[in-house]
Amino acid sequence: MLSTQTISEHASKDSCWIIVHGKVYDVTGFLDEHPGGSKIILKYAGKDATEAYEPIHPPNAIIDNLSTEKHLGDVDPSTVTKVVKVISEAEKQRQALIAKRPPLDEILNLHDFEAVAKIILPDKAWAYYSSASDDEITIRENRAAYQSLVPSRILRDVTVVDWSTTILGQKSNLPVYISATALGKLGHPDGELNLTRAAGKHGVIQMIPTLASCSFDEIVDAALPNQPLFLQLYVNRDRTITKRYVQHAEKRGVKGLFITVDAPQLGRREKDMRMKFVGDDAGAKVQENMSGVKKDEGVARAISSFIDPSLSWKDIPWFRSITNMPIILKGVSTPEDAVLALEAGVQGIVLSNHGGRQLDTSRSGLENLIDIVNVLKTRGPWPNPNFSVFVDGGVRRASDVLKALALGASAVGIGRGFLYAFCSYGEAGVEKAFKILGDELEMNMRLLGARNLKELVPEMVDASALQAHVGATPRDNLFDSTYQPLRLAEFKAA
Ligand code: PPY
Repeated sequence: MLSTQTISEHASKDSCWIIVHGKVYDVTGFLDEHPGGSKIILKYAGKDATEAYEPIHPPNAIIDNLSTEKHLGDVDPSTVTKVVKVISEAEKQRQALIAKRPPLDEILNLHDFEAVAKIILPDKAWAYYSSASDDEITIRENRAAYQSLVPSRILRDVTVVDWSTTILGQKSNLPVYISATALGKLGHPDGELNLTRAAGKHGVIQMIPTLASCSFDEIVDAALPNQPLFLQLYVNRDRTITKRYVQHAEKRGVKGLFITVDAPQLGRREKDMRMKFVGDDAGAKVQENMSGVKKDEGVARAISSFIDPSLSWKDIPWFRSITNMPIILKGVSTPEDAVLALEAGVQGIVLSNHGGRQLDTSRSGLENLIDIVNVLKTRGPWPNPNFSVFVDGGVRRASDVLKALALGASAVGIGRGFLYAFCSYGEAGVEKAFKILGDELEMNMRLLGARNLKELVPEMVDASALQAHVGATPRDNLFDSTYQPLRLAEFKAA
């Protein structure tokens, strides 16, 4: 056992020990390899880093990344001075707001979750989750695209409507899956497990993010025995790490591998970058201009350097050789790439612009869907049972979902909609989000005149205005301007 006195003597870049979850690690040799740069680790040199470590890393990240001789043992608890945790004024206010949230039955739609999340999330979490790249044009386009119109068919006996489906061969109670969003513990202590548990209860499929705050195994362990799960993959520069991860996922029963292909470099999310993730001054003194110190660029950039920008079409056969899971390319936006994906023999694509967080001014997935389906129709059977086309980005209403399906999508991904649901109300929030979508699906299908998803046809969407690109207004509070918002004034003043 190591005393805190001994540990505190290793507080420099020449000998750097840190404590995480009561264990001591020698991270000296890891400083330059840390994806988030050495500066953030050095802040905690000789100290307990658990609190900073926890929301950003899965519990076993440090164990897996350091060879066993760097695991130095337990901290001697008798030497730990109990620190009375000082709760900041801002945090006290936040807790008070959480206690006064509107009751869940006042939440009527997915926008409402976002309105609550914006108020109760710590600034850093809100900035990271809500940020989009550059001028945030694409994130707005993603919503605007769904304002295309739907003509209804009438007198079709819509007493019974059914919106269940299969996604990559897996049964799903919604034509919607939970798309990957990273770092769930920034917004709720249970992080992604809120999604796993709710999805299990309601027969919805969750895509596990590579950069989840919970470990992959924690998430799979929280799932029901045959609950289908997908995996989102950021491909590591070190392919042995990727291979191990993918094969482990397959062994644990994951049913689809969604390889992110639109992020060779992370977009500039300026809202996030302004948060100066590594800039607060709560730790050991750090010399400026130290070599290997990363610039202070927000949560996402701080941890993105492991992603391999050399990923290319040449890698697809390698993925095929290491796994039998269906492979889906997440982040396709052109007919040319859709055809290349089909020819490469993958099982599907996600028409996605990464929630507006990557290439700004790229078109919405819904808009790309029309052109891509037209081309795919010339290249084989349509719908193609061996090639699924998914869409994500900006989906908040069942009417959005139905439009995408009518235009040819197999299913639709929702990321932030569910993320904000658990940030505001935990697992119950996610369950409520599923219920809202189910209720909206029932009503919209009746009003459209579609009794099941097969009856959704392109003629049900008037997409003529979809490419109009009406100049986007630079506001980020769509939830506040598209409908009568939840009454938040009293809640905030409480
Ligand atoms: C994103 O933020 O858009 C992500 O996809 C997750 C992420 C988080 C941190 C680094 C790289 C990617």
